[in-house]
Amino acid sequence: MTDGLRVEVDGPVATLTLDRPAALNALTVPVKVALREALESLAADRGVRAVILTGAGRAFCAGQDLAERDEPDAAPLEVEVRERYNPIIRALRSMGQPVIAAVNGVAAGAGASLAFACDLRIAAEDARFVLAFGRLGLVPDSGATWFLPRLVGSGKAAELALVGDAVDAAEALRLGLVSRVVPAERLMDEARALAAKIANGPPLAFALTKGALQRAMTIDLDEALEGEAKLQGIAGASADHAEGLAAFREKRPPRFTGR
Ligand code: T3D
Repeated sequence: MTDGLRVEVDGPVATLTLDRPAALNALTVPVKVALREALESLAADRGVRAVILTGAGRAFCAGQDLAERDEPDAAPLEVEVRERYNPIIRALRSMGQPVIAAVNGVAAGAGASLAFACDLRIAAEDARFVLAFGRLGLVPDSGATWFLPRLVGSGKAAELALVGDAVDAAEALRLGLVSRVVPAERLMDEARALAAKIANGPPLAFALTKGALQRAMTIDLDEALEGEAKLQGIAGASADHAEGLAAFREKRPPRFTGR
């Protein structure tokens, strides 16, 4: 536990819990620093194959801690976004392990952006997303302007960002903002089951898949086809591919090692 972030590693699954429930897990400088460091450290840990990001209490994350905005020595917003928020988003995207956002309650402002930057999002029935930036006279940040149109299309992204109404879990599922909605009491069990399934998969192939899915949003079909051929060359030369073939022949589950 460091400064409002709990890091728990259980075998191949790491769970990061934003842990300032009285402030709806709003992001302070220490939490942002701790989150970035935890993600970078997990990225380098070959024993960790899937990561869950969630919040303690009734919220996922209420975004920037607005109490910090009253502090005279607070960094200018441009600096804060560039130096504290953006590295977290880059870490989430560049780490090889898939990251699951278990959205347990309200995700507002940069808290919503954090969820958008994860590879998968599952939500509790009472979760909601609020693009709270406009109410503060701010623009969506931490990747929200990039992720939202890709997740829900440009028209709906504009509505969410400009109107700012809360999106409940059922609507988030309909829009494709989350891939599953489950009763609140089952959220963490579902997230752990999903993480365990991913953790049983081939880590190298999954890391390559994660990268390919991200690049696919900005390249044309020809580039994607060529990219897939190259990645298949790498995956096809891995011990995990040999293990997958052996397991198929021997009619048993594969035991992947990430090599
Ligand atoms: O500034 C920069 O560095 C630039 C980067 C900006 C990125 C951003 O994230 S900007 C957006 C910041 N976030 C917000 O504007 C959200 C503010 N919060 C809310 O709109 C509402 O709290 C929620 C919609 C999230 C939840 O509403 P509700 O009614 O369920 O809860 P509540 O009663 O408003 O809040 C409960 C407590 O959490 C309350 O404290 P209290 O009165 O019980 O002592 C409230 O002040 C506190 N809280 C909620 N959000 C924040 C917060 N405290 C600090 N910062 C917050 N963001």
